[in-house]
Amino acid sequence: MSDAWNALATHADQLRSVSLASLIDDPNRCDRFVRQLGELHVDLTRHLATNETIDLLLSLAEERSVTAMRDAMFAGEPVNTTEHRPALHVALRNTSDRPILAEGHDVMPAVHAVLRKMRKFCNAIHDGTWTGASGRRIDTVVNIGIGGSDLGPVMATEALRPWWSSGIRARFVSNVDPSHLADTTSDLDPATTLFIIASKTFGTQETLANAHAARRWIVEALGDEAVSRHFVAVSTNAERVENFGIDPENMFEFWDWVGGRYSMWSAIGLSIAVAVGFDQFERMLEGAHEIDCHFRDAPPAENIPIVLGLLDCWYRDCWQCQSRAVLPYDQHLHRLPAYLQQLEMESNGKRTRLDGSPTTHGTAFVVWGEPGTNGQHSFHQMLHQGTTMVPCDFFIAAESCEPTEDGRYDMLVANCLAQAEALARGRDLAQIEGALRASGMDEADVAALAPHKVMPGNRPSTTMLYKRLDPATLGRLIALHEHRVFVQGVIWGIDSFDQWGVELGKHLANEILPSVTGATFGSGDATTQHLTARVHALRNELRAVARRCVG
Ligand code: G6Q
Repeated sequence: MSDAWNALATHADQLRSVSLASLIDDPNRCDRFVRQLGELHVDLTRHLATNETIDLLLSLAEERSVTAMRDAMFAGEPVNTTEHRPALHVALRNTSDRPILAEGHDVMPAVHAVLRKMRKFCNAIHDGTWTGASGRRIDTVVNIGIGGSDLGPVMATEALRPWWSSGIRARFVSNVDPSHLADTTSDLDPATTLFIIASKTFGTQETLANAHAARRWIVEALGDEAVSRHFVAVSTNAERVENFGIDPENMFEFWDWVGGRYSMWSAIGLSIAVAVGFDQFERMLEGAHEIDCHFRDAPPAENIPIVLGLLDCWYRDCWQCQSRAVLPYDQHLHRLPAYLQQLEMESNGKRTRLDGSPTTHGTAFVVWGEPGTNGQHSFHQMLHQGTTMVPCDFFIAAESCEPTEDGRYDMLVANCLAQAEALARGRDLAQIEGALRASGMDEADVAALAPHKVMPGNRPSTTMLYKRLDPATLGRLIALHEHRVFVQGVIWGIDSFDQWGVELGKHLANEILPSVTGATFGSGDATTQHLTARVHALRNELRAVARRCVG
């Protein structure tokens, strides 16, 4: 353990007996624990942290060279060391005139060329100059992709629902379970549907299988020649796109310096751009660029992604928190927990440091959540009274995108603020007993019930408040999290941009597939063989029943 970590561990032990309520009640608390970044208000007052904590965390950042690593990322150095690649998602939303170099080469002209092509395509869909094969306007785009080629576009498209252009809707298919494509297309007309096949590699098994099934759906209805009007691709691999039967003219390029889970700003975001119109897509890029400038230029003590990433490491390593809850009090952010789950867990769920040695600290939280107030009626019980401390992130807009006169939005805001306060302050035994006695309960019942109602409090949270969830705000929120995750990774000394842990499962699935189809027997270990045999037995039973019904 380094000096900075040792100092933090000692400090955490001292803080364990300090109540969060007493910290919050310090009248000067807001000076250091409330941050304003343009329209984004980040409240950190409900953290188990003092000025000394922040100073110690900033020393850790210095020791771990966070700013030097950040600068290396912006300079296009190969910070994805195991894949020898830069991680230049910041170039995708670089709305300034600054060049951005990947290994000495300015990537901005290529980025701008693809953005221009995306704009032209979006406009053609919207003004009806791009039609289906039978000459009818496209009214639905279906993005087929998975992981990073799905979660960002779904999350953002859902988040920006109020901004959807009229006459066009976006849908998403990711799961190779045939039900996903079938359910998604069941009410669609092939003549007015366009598929975007989104795959960086154009080699992903699930995406290609779904793309071929979608192709059959179009061809059966409209014939082979319809494919060119109903399919476009987003990929880095023109050859595979062409082999699939999509004209490279209808391919939107991106580059291997864009990580999958950092790619919604690239052509992978084409479905977002079609849904909301290219101008609004650009607003989203501008919002993200604002955060990039802040992350690149603000001193560490003022730098919101740096402070958030450091607080994450504080809870993960000095308080042994295993998970963090993402609680958007914003229905349109209902896919944000899933999006951040991938961003954080795939980026930092690792156990090996850059130099090949094992990590000496816990890494990535389990990230999970649901929109409020739904979560309050399900898992918040555990957040308030469970035996595990779960830091929470609350997201709330001052104003709804759906203004009503009936006060529902005020209820939402009040619930969000109340949850954070309840988590922080709790209720002790004496307060509970007093309230029960005041309600007229007899002493025996008070003694029996009061312990169950005690709320320990001291549970930390961040509240992110913004005016309204518009494209720029969404861009800001997501870029903030990308950089927060980067900071965590630097502190833990890992490569946040690779994902080797997903490889073994893919490899085994390919080995086991022939046993599942019945082409061979005996793939996999004893348990896999037993389960595969059971799958076949159950299928045979279903077939026998079907035969009896026909007979
Ligand atoms: C993300 C990951 C992963 C990837 C998918 C889809 O960072 O690399 O989620 O996005 O496996 O890959 P393709 O885009 O190549 O189909």
